[in-house]
Amino acid sequence: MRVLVTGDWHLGAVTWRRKPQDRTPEIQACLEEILDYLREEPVDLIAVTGDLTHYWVPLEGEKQHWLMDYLYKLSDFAPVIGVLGNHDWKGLVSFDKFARIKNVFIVDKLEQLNLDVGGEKVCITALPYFDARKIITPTDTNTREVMNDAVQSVLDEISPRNCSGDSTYRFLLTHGVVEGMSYSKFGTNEVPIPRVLLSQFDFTFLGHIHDAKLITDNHTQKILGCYPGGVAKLDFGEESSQQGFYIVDFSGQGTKTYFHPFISQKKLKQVTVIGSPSPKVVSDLTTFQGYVKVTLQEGDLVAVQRLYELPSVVSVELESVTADDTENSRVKFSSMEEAYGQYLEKQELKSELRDKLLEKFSSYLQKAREDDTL
Ligand SMILES: [Mn+2]
Repeated sequence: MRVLVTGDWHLGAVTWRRKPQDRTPEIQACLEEILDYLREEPVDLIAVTGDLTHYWVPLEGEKQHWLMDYLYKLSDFAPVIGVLGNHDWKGLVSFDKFARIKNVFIVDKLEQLNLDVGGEKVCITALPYFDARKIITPTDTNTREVMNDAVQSVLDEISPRNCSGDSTYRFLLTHGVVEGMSYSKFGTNEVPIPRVLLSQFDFTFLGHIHDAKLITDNHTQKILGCYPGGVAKLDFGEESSQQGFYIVDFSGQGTKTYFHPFISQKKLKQVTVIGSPSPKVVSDLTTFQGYVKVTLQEGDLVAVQRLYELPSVVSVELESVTADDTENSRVKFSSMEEAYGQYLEKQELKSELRDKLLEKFSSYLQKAREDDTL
């Protein structure tokens, strides 16, 4: 029994607001590497660990078509089982009832699937992402105790005990954090899955953490599960993390895992520039095949603009206050208007224009403050 594990595709992701980059072609190129692998090497099952899409809305027509087509291509090689992650468009599940005929399963609520895979019975407990707030009913008082009870009732359901007795393998497939991992990015309503729960299964296929890793039992060092880590590096926090797919092989003695990093993935790089970039830096940033974040020290907005014009630069942060600056050199503002006013003072503008800009800024700010939909 060999299982291919992939997840956190985030199809449709457009990253960096100031200079938006549609990451879909890069993600698709990486996912094609999985098909290349499958054409050469047999697997018995494909586990998709959630966050197939990036936004909570349907993908644009062509991309949606690509996704469905891709899932079917995978299923030509082995049954495909996916759970929804926190990013997924919930409507993806409407595809499920058509897809099951072709051995593509998309699970949106806790479900146990018993499949016959190459003559062996495989029991898969599929748990999509769950948020503690969403499992208590609105009439419940939201106390810690009520919350804990609700969480426990879900955790109690996650067990291989209901798998048919003749199952050769009992797997857990889920999207979430494992106990002992902190992933502050997603807040505190996440329910960590206890390691003791993982140890009841033969293996757990995990999604949500964008860094490939194996989860081991703290005492026995047995491998309990794996995170394949996603596909594309979506922000600079992921610069040194790893993304790829895992092959988990149960056929020999003990479980063996093999990690395959994506080679079509674009690299991220962070550089610091002081004043204005030297010709060498400009040339490096022009030829770099990936995405660059620049921290600019002692620069101005013109320098920021010039940096954005370089092909690889997607984010520029102006660092005007360095750590060793004295208290006196730090500019302080009592309001946003005052800050903008001080900025305008430094520009070579006619005073009427300056006043008009300041007036406009104030009215926008006022509008933003009144907008309680934010
Ligand atoms: Mn994700």
